[in-house]
Amino acid sequence: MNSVNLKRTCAAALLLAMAGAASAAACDVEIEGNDAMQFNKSSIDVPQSCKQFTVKLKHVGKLPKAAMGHNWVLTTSADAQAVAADGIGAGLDNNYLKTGDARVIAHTAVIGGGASDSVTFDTSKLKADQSYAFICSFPGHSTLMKGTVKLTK
Ligand SMILES: [Cu+2]
Repeated sequence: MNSVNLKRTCAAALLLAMAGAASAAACDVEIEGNDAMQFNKSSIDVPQSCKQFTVKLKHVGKLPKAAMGHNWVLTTSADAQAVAADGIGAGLDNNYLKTGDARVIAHTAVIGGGASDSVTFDTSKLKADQSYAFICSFPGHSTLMKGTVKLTK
C-alpha cells in the first residue's frame, strides 16, 4: 500500500470510529456543582436504549459540605419541591432527604468542594410520558439548583 492509500484508509477508519461514537448512546453524564450554588447543566437526557444510566456529580468548588454541600436527586417534576422541603429536617447525615422517601428515584450523597459521587439507576424506572426533575436538596439550593430529566429515544 502506498502512503496516499494508507492515509485514505486511516481517514476512513477514523470517520467510522467517530460515527460509531456518535450513534452509541452515552449512558452516563457528568454534572458539576460550584460554590455559587449552581449546576453546570439544566437538562439531562437519558437514552431509552441504556439499561442503566449513571450520573457523576463533581463539586468543583472549595467550600465544605456543611456550608455549600450539593447532591443530585432525581424525582418527578411534580415531587421535586416537596422532596426538597421534606429533606431539610433530615439533616446532612441523611443527605437532606427524608429517610425512605419513595418519591426519590435516585440520588447521590451530599458532597463538598473537591469531592465527587455518582449514582446509577435503571432507566426502566423512567416513563416516556412523565416529566422528571433533578435538584440539589441541600436547604435553600433547589430554587437555583434544578433541571429537567427526559427519557429520550
Ligand atoms: Cu447544593
